[in-house]
Amino acid sequence: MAIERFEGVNFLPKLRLSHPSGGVAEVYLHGAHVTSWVPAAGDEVLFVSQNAAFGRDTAIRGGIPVVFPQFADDGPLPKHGFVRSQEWTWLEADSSDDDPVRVTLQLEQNLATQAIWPYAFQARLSVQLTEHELTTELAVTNTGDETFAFTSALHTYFRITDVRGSAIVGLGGVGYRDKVTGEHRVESEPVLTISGEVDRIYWNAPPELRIQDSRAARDIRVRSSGFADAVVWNPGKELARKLPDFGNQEYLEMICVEAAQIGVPVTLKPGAAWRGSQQLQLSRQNAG
Ligand code: TA6
Repeated sequence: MAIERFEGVNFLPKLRLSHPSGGVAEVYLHGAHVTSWVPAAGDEVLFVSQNAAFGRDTAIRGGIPVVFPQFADDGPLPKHGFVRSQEWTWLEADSSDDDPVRVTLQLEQNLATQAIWPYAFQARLSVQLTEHELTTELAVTNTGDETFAFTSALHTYFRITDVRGSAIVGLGGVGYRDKVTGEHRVESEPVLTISGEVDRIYWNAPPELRIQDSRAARDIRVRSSGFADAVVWNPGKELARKLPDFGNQEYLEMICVEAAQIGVPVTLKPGAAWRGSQQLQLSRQNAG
């Protein structure tokens, strides 16, 4: 079976996508949250905290949280919006192929979302698995009769061997807001290394970034489309201790590189639609 539905942690429903090549991805209906991708020729690509909470009112710490309709706390809504803690519905219609394997999850407004954000919308997250790639695409349609605006991100947590031996390539010369220092700067490093807390929004980032995990001799290529910005986050040692659903040492094993639309919010008139996607690919670093 290319797609199986079963119970994940705390009996939350989860879908497992199995590709004929041997690659496997997992998605919780809670939050339309991708929590795992293991390509046939590689180890786990995504990070999920050992302390992650799997509950109906919380977001899972790790994987690919879907951020909508507000990025972070840049506005009046709950941090990162609300869809990451909503129960999405699996649309089974597109599940018959086994290459690529694809599932689509949908969320529409309900009493809980309208109490926070008074608009009618349809959000669809499709997850597509091929031999070498995992692609997540968020599509949002304004199904109501009032125009709305939103910011969004695919807040992807990557598993890396040791953040001190990792780097992000592709952000040199790109302007950013540093949320740790409050400064606005231009990235001077062609290859960004991480030491300490990093929380940056890069404006109009290039569509392709590369995460180098030198100690595992592997690279992860992140290609985005429809999302203009990119976020890089690692909580560092001090903040890691303050996050209840995150291990004290886990900041060493992860880096978030997020396809995001923050600087220029998306405005949708009634009936209009927007889509943004992120494609991940794993490759081996050349020896020597
Ligand atoms: O995307 C980076 C960020 O906005 C950071 O500021 C940090 O707070 C992170 O997201 C995690 O947010 P969360 O609400 O999931 O704890």
